[in-house]
This record gives sequence, C-alpha cells and structure tokens, in this order.
Amino acid sequence: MTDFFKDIPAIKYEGPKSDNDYAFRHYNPDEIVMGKPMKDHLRFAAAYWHSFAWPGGDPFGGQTFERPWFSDTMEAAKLKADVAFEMFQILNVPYFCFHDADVRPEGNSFAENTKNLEEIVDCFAQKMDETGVKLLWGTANLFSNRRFMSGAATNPDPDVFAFSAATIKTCMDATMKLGGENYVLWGGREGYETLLNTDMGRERQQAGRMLQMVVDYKHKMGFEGAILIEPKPQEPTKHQYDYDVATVYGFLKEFGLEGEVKMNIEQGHAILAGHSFEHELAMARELGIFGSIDMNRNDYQSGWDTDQFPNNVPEMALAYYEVLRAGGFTTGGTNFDAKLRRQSLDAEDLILAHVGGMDACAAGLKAAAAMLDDGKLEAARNARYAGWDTDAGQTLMNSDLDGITSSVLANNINPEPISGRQERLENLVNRYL
Ligand code: XUL
Ligand code: CO
Repeated sequence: MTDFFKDIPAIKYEGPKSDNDYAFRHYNPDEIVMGKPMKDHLRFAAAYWHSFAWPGGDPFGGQTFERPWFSDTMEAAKLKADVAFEMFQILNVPYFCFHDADVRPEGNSFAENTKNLEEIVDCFAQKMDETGVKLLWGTANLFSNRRFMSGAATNPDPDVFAFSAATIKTCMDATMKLGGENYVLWGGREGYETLLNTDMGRERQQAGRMLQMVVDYKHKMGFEGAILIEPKPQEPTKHQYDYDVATVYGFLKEFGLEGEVKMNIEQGHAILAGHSFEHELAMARELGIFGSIDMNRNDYQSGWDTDQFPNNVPEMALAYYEVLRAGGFTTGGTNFDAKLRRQSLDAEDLILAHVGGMDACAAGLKAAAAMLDDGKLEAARNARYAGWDTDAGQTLMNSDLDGITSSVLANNINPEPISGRQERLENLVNRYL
C-alpha cells in the first residue's frame, strides 16, 4: 500500500439520504435495473491519463499537481501503477483504460518504448490478477510527442506513419495480453491546421489504409474485442477527419470497414461538434455502430474540451436512455474521460470527483430505465409515426412518384399538421428525474 490515499475509505452505497461524502447515493452495484445489476449496465472505467498522468496545465500555465510519481523512470511508473490500482479499488470500478504514454516512461526509440511498455504490462497483469480489475480498452498516444505534430497516420512523412503503425501494433498486443475488451483509436492530430500545406486526399487515404491494417491485425492476432473510433471535430488540430459519428460512418463505408469498427462516443466531443450527446448515441445506434462511451461534461460557454466530471443528471438520463435503446453495452462501458480542475490538488478530490460522476451516471441510468419501463415516451413516439404502419403507409414506401401522384389526386390527400407535443414530452421526462 502507498500512502497517497491514506485515510480514504473504500466507497460503499449508503442511499440518497446519506450525508457521508465518501459514499454512493445512487450507484448500488448489485441493484437490479431492467433485469441486470447496475454495475453490468454501467461498466465503469477510470482513465489513467487524466487521473495519473496529467500535471494540471492549461494554455497559460504549467503543472499545478505534485505527485510523487511525476518523473520519467520505471520506478515512478510502478509507483503510479500502485496508486492507480488503489484508486480503482477504493472506487470499486470494474475497469480502467490507458494509453501507452500514460503508463510507461518515454524511451529514446521505438524499441525502448516497447520494452518499457512490456515491463508495465507485466506489472498490470499481476495487479489485475490480484484485484480483479479489468481492462476496458487500450490505445496508443499518437498525439503528445513532437514527432506526431503533423499527424500520425495522416503525416506527410512516411516514417511517422511507420512509427505510428508499429506503436499501434505494440498497444494492440498489450491490450490483447491484458484481456482488454476493446481497442480505441482517437485521431487527435489526424486532421489539419491549414489547407495551404495539406493534401487532404492523400491524408484520408493514409488514414483509411492504417485502419484497414488495424482491422487485419485484429483478425490475425485473434483479438475478440471491438475496434472503436472516437470522433472529435477539432482540438488539438483545427479540423479533424473523424468529425462526428456520421462523418466516421461515411469514412468506414468508403474503406469497406463498416462491419468492423464501432464508435466510442464522448460527451464533450459531441458538444464540440455542435450536437447533443444523445444525438451522437442515437446516430450510432441507427447506423449499427454503437460501441462505448467516454463520459464527461463540457463547459457550454468556453468552446474547449474541458473534460469535467459529469454531474448533470438530466443529461445523463437522456444519454443512458439512448444506450438502453441501443440494447446496452456489449464490449463497451462508461469510461470517465474526465479530469480534475487544476486547483483541485488533493488526493481526496480525485476520489470525490469519481464518486460524484458515478452517482450522476447511476441516477441517470435509473431515470432512463424508468422512462423505458413506463413506455410513455416510446408510445408517444410510435403514435407519431403510426400512419407508416398502416397498409397505406407501407404501400407508399413501395410506390413511385407517378403512383403516389395518382393516389394523392384520387384520394384528395390534403394533410392537416399535427402537434409535435415537445413541451408535453419534456414535462414527462422531468417527472422521472
Ligand atoms: C481526447 C480524448 C482522448 C481519447 C483517447 O479528447 O478524448 O483521451 O479518449 O485517446
Ligand atoms: Co475520450
């Protein structure tokens, strides 16, 4: 045991009336919701990068956090792993997620990076065995090091493409070795700053080829998890190719990968793309590519990806409503891609941030389940489209413009507008919260 979280107890469910900061009010892991335990609906994961690798910087200032593991040595990486697994246990999160660069010291070459990663993977394997904590997904950080400043797969320099491909392979190997349930690709620098120096055609082809190689390697190695792309419209690059769910779907179709790759949808990224989170979730469900979620909250005024811990229950309810409508998670889960504010310096801040986030998600899930169980929202939606289920509606779909025109004339069709009843439905939703 380290002394980082000293005096902080394991967090238990105490119910909504508890006034203990170190307790769950809504997250009751074994409580049955729609036929299965809450923990199996939510499948919570903690993100290694924000909680353990981020120093607290912003565009105007550097490190605010002082952590005993902040140094680029293997010894420090192992101390960081000790503390990380202590946090997973205090919170009782079943999963974690990591990038290679979060967990290993940065080497001077690809070979050194690989050796460092392998050493940490062995250390993780032992800790996972001891604690029962599992890996939701692994990924490669192909955006922080300066070699990736002009992109990874989409870099104008083929050597960077090669370095990136080799790094992805090592991260897929690590994920497979640790029994990870998904492998994620987020293209933070797969985009451009200015079209003046960018060959967009080539860059898209390079990105497509890299993704095909990832899928080929998944099959070659026998990885049974899902390959997930995480859309984001911009930040760090001005324009990113994986703009949103619909854009990525078009890209997958173009490269023949629509049956191979699903989506990891992040709340804050949806907001940056000008969508609601539930829009992106519903779009992925309709396209058959819903996979997993990165849970956080974005500031609605700043226009940055602020990665705050979620605490807005009405938003969570609408999000989990779409997750439940998609049939829930299979390999996916709820990963807290969220970080503390840079003034929240203490170890307890890290715990309480997750406790609040887990409770907000659990409260949202319960409200979403009640909405679905009750069936009033779905009944209203179905009633709105009921005309399409009639014989006339079906005939219309299989007709053509000539046939339809004759029918409009023969039946003197002259539609009367019908209320969309939005406020009534909004009032209904509020009753479940
Ligand atoms: C960045 C982001 C990443 C991905 C994984 O905005 O969300 O942390 O989740 O690379
Ligand atoms: Co994310």
